[in-house]
Order: sequence, then C-alpha cells, then structure tokens
Amino acid sequence: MKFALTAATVVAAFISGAVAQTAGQWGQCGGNGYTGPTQCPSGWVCTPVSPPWYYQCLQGTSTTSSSSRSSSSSSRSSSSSSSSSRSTSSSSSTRSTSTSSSSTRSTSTSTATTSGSTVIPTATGNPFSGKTVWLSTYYAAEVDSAADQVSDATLKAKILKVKEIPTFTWLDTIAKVATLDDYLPAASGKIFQLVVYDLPNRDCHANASNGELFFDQGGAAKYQGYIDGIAAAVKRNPSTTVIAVIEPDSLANLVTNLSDPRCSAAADGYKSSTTYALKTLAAAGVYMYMDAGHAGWLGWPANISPAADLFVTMWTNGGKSPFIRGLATNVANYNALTAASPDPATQGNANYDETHYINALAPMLRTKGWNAQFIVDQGRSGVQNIRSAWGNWCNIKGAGFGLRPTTNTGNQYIDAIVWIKPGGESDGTSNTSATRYDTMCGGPDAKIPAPEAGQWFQAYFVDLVNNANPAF
Ligand SMILES: *[C@@H]1O[C@H](CO)[C@@H](O)[C@H](O)[C@H]1NC(C)=O
Ligand SMILES: *[C@@H]1O[C@H](CO)[C@@H](O)[C@H](O)[C@H]1NC(C)=O
Ligand SMILES: CC(=O)N[C@H]1CO[C@H](CO)[C@@H](O)[C@@H]1O
Repeated sequence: MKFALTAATVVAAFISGAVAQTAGQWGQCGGNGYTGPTQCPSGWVCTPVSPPWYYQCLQGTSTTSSSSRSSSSSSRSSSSSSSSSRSTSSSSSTRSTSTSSSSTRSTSTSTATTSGSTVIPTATGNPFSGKTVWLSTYYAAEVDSAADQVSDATLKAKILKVKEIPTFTWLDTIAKVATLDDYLPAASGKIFQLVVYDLPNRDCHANASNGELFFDQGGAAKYQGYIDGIAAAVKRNPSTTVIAVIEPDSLANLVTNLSDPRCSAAADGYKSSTTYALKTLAAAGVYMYMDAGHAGWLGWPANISPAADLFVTMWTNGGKSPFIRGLATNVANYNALTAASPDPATQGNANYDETHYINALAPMLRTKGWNAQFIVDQGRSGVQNIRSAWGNWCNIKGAGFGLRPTTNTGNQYIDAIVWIKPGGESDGTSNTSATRYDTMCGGPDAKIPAPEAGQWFQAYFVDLVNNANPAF
C-alpha cells in the first residue's frame, strides 16, 4: 500500500512536469508523503536512508572510498533506474547499500585504529569556543527547495537567510551513519553537530518518533553497531570537532514515565545502551550533551532532583569522561531561554523558562560532583504563550525561529545557544490512520495537516520564518 502510494506520487510528479526539477545535493528525493523532486544531480544517487520514510541524494553509491567516488559516473547513468527500483524493491536495495557501507566501514576502521592510536583525544573546555560550525548541506538543500516554492521576493530572501544558521544532523537510523563519510570530511576544521537518536524502543511514551530498533529483536547489539559506526567515522576524521546530543527524550522518560509499561520495559536497556554510547563516543573524542528534557518536563519540583540523580549516574557509568560535557535542554521544544513573564501554561512552576531550569539543575549536579555544562535549543522558541498546555510538543501553531546560535550566552552554565531541531522538519504526522500517529500531533495547538516526523513541512517552515524573533 505504501509502495503503491510512492509509485503513484512518482507518476504524478512526471505528469505535472515536476520531473524537470532536481533535488539538491544531500536533498530529500523520495519517501512516504514526499512530493518534491525525485531526481538527483549528476553524480548523486537517490538512496533509501530511512525507507519508507525517506530517500536522500548521496554522492555516488554512498560512503568514502576513492573507488566508490570514481565509480560515480556509472551510478550517475543508472540514477533513473534506481528511482524506479525504489518504488518496487527498496528493501533489497537498502540492504545491499548498507552491506557495502558496513564493509567499507570495517576496512577503514582498522586503518583508523592504527593511525588513531598515536592521537589520544583530549577534551578542552567549551567545545564551541573559537570554532565555526559547519552548515548542514542537507538542511541547506531543504531550505533551497522551500525557497523555490515561494514567489514573494521578500519572503524568499528571508528564507535563504535560514541557510546561514547551523542546525544539527539527526542520525535516526543505522543507514544514515554512512552519511558521516560525506559530512565529516566536508566539516574538516569545523564543528559537526550531531544527534544520536536510534535507541531501541525509542520514544517509549509517544508514537510520533518510534524507531527502527527493538530490545526483543536484538536491538541492543544493533545499537552497539550503530554507535561503533559513528565512532569509527569520527576517528577517520580527526580534523572535525564532533559535538553530539545523546538520545532526546529517553532519560527524561525514565524520570517521569515509568508508569507507562513501554517505558518501564525499556528502562534497563536505555541505561545500558546509553552507557555504551557515552563510553564509545568519549573514546572517539566526541563532545556529548545528554538530553535533559526541558523546564516544563524535568523542571518541576518533584522531577528535578530525581533527574539530577539519573544524569549523574549516567555520567558516572560513562566513566566521568570530560567528553561527557553536560546536558542539552529544550531539544525540539518551544520554551524561552528567558521569558519576559511566565507563560500562563507554566502553571506556577518556578522554573518557567530554560534559564530558571538550568540555574536550578546545574548546582544540584555540582553538589554530586559533576560540573556539567549546558546547551539550549532555541530554534523554534521565538514566540511565547502559544500553547494551551505546556506538555504539547507537536508542530505548535504560531511558533517562530528563535535566538540565533552563539557562545555569548550570558550564563556561566551555558556553553552555547544552538538550533538542534531543524526548523521546517515535522514533529509527527497528523494523519490519524498512520502507524506513528500521536494524539499530540492532532491536538488543539498542532498545525495540521502535518507530514511524518522528519519530513519537510513547508507551511510550518514559512510560519517559522514569518514569526521569527529576532526577525529576519
Ligand atoms: C493516512 O495514512 C493512511 C495509512 O497509511 C493512508 O492510507 C492515507 O492515504 C493517509 N492519508 C493522507 C491524507 O495522507
Ligand atoms: C499511540 O498508539 C497507540 C496504538 O495505536 C494508541 O493506543 C495510543 O493512544 C497512541 N498514543 C498517543 C499518545 O497518541
Ligand atoms: C505519567 C507521566 O509522568 N507522564 C509524563 C510523561 O512525560 C510527559 C512529557 O513527555 C509528561 O508531560 C507526562 O506527564
């Protein structure tokens, strides 16, 4: 059914003449509900990275090696056949792609281990200080195609400014690990911002971002392979500073949502898999911030102390590495860094914005021995007082792009203001028949109709631009 829909979309694109358009380098070129261009630029191949949700234009047949780069001309000529095979046999082509990439990975891992043994990574203070952040080519391609859909010249000019603002790259499937072999060399000398997001039984208290791995189907071992793949890619690219957010929502769900049997069943696995990620990525020299929910979740008096305990436990389990730099808050949420006044939806929580939350949590962590630093997502926090309930999180209507990324935070605990959620990518589908439908995405504060999580949501993106604060 889903593949039939994809094929129909491709046919419709041909009929409407959209076939003349080409997705950008790194751009999306297919997937459930996707209606944009399906052709890739010459030398780039439309590759299933998260089937059936989406397909991305990748260089050649993927990955690193010079032999695969030089074979890009042959893949170029086969790009039209690959787009037709996509609608019929995507799973087998995915499998062969990932097989070849994992063999590439293991070959070059041994090389990297040899040369890497002479360079033991050392953590040095605020990893954002004095460095430029690489601008995601994937996000830039999404923004470019958003601009193409707009005729108003003033709006188009504003949209194109979004390309200059760094966002994070979400590695939400094992297949996407292979994209690091393109991104990390491109980010040489700069910071590459990454979200590690593929825990088994992911998103245990919600539906919209449920993942591909499950503990009862060998997920723990597959997750270790996913983390190993990231670590190996980082070691192959020692000139790139990698900063990662670790697993949005997972530990916070263990603080507040153990009454949900899906979360209590996943709790031990979340902890051991996260510990594996912390240790392995620290050894590769990745600076990490564990996700710490937000003020309206863990900032409540009943939650903040258990949260501090859990984060210190995880830092300890991870070996207290200085690469476990601290915590990330407000990831993909809408809270202000500093609210002018408490949003009525915050209902008397003294920690009514991220500054209050961080200023309350940081000393608790210090008392327990961890001098954790913070980063705060402000990507969609430009407009406040737009929610009827603070817990609403899905495609909130009226939101605008927020404070721009900076290390000039005015707060001793905050390393950087960042944009972690790439604004314009949906939080979850509003289609009530979809497997990953979450009631939050059809709720009173959610903009509809919304595509699947991670898919481009053009109308929402335009709102973010028009409502941006500071304005573009
Ligand atoms: C909603 O999802 C169902 C099940 O996947 C699908 O059949 C239907 O076409 C979708 N509706 C829209 C409007 O996308
Ligand atoms: C998630 O999906 C399940 C199964 O379809 C449903 O019972 C539950 O209400 C959904 N949860 C939310 C928050 O939408
Ligand atoms: C039962 C419970 O504590 N539920 C919480 C789960 O986490 C959400 C945030 O995603 C809270 O709003 C709920 O109260």
